Amino acid sequence: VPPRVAIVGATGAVGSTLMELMESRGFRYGELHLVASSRSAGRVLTVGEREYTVVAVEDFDFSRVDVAFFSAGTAVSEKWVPVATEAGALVIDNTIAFRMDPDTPLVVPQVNAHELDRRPASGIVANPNCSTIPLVRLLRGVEDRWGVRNAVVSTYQAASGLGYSGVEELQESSRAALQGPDADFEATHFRPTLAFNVIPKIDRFLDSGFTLEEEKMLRESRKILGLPHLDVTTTCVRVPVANCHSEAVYVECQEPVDRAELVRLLAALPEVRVHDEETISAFPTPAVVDSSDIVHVGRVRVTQNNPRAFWLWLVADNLRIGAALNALQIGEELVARGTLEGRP
Ligand code: A2P
Ligand code: 11C
Repeated sequence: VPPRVAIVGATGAVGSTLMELMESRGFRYGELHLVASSRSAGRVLTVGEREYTVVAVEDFDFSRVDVAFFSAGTAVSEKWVPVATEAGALVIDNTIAFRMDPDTPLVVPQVNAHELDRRPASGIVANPNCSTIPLVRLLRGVEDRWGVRNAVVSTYQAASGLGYSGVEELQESSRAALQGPDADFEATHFRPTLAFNVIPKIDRFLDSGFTLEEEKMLRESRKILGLPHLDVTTTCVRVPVANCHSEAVYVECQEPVDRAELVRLLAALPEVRVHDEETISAFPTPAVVDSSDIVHVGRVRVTQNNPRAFWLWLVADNLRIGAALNALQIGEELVARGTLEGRP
C-alpha cells in the first residue's frame, strides 16, 4: 500500500520543489496533506491533477500519515517533528535539528542508502545540508579509489538556500542597486547587500571563527561517509545567484591520481556528469544547469606540484540535489526496502 504523505513547509521553496518532483518521478502516495504556517492555512495548491487545501501545522493530526517531509525551518522541526514521530509517522527532516543525533541516520542515498534498511530508532531520517550533499557524493568515489587525506572547499552558494524570501531579496536589492544609491531598500537576510557583492558568511559565526555552515560541512561529511577523522575545511560564501550552489574543491589523496582515471571514475558515479570528459574547456555554471537532477563537474585538474592532489569545480541545484530530491530519494529507498509502508 503506498504511504500517506504530509509535506510540512509545502508553500516554501523546498516543499514546492518536492511536490513537483513527486509528480515528475511518479512517487506513489495514498493520501497527500499540505502543511504550513497559519498564514497559509486555507490556500489551495495544485499537485498533479488535484487541488489541496493547506493546513496549519498546529491543526494537523500527524497520525493520519505514514511519512512526513519537514522543510519549514529548524524551529518548526524542533517543535513538531517529535509530535509527528510520537503519532507514528516516519519523518524525513531537512533541517539541522536532528542531523547529529546518533539514533538518526543522515542519508545521501547514493552514498549510504544501507542506513535505510531498518526503521531508525528515533523515527527520523535526516537530510544533510545542501552544500554537503554534492561534495560527499564525489568524495565517496575518490576515498574508495585513492583514499582522501584532506579536502579544502570554497562554496559559492545561491540565494535560494534561504528559500523564496532569499531569492526575492536578491532580486529586489539588485533592482534597487541599479536604480542608484538613493533607492529605498531594506535588507532582511543578506548584510551587507548581496546585489553585486559576495558575502563570506552563511549561518552564524562560532567561537572558532568558522561559521555554522562551514562546521556543518565538516561534521555532516564525516557522519555520512563514516570517516570520523576526515579532514575537510571550508569557506562558505553567498553569491548573487538565484539558484544552484557551486563549489571549488581541492582534494589531497593518499596516492598519486591519474586525471583520465579520475574523470572516468567521477563520470561513472550515479547521477553525475563530468563536463570536461571530452573537451577540457567545458564547465558547468548555475545559470546553465538550473533545475537539473544531477551533480555537474568540470575543471578537473591534477596539481602540477603534487601528483596526489587535484582540483574540481561542481555545480548542483541546491533545492533539488541539496534538499527536495535527496529527501524524495530517501523516501523512494525506504519504500523500495519495505521500511516505509502505508496502512490500508
Ligand atoms: P508559510 O508559507 O505559511 O510561511 P521558504 O523556505 O521558501 O522560506 O519556506 C518556508 C516554509 O516553512 C513555508 O512553507 C512556510 O509556510 C513554512 N513555515 C515557516 N514558519 C512556519 C511555522 N511557524 N509553522 C509552520 N510552517 C512554517
Ligand atoms: C544555505 N545551506 O545555503 C543553507 C541552507 O542546514 O539545511 C540550508 C541550511 C541547512 O543558506
